[in-house]
Amino acid sequence: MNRRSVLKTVGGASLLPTSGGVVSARGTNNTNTGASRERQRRRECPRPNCIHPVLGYTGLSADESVPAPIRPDHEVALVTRPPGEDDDRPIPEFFFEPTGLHVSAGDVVRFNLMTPDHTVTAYHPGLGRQRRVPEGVPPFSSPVLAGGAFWLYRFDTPGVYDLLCAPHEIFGMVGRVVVGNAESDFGDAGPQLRPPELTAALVFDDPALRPDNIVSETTVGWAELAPESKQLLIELTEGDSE
Ligand SMILES: [Cu+2]
Repeated sequence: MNRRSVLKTVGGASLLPTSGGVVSARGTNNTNTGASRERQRRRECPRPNCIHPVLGYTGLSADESVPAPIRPDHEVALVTRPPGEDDDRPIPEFFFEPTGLHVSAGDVVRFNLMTPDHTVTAYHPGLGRQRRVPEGVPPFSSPVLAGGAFWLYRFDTPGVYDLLCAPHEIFGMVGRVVVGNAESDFGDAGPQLRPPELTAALVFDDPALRPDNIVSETTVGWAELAPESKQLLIELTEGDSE
């Protein structure tokens, strides 16, 4: 098909007797349609088929398929567990399961939200926190996600990655991913940068989450941490339930 016959098909032959007619037909009728199509296209932002080094990759529902080149190697559940009958905890437990995970460089981890309102966020100066990821890793984070959503991240750089859930860090919702056999190189944190807060600090200090233990165990579950490492350090006032 040549150019002229394409234009005729779109605009109608009777409107296009000359090349001047072609210009005027496109300038009137078709521009409006084109502009609204462009607005529509921008709203529909096509999904990427890669894992962004800062934004990761978000799946909006558990059964959403992931583009073919991406294949998760490990899974971590983001859990909210309500207090049990024989349990004197005033609020649910919030945790990553497993809490410690050993992966190889380049592995993709799929974080599954069993309940809403969690994030997977790096301890990174770019996010106002002590650097507790390998040097050179960007300040990455998932969005705050809904229950049933998932988030993928590729761990490319060998070393120790400490991760937090922004809404629940202070209750101990943090995780540690060890990439390769590397030791942590967190280095000098700097006084102005916030270390892990409250129960998060206790969780990271639990001997089960030492990087060499994570490497030898491959996964360390929440149940393997000592009860003292999970104790609440905030004071809840009457009426607080979450
Ligand atoms: Cu959380």
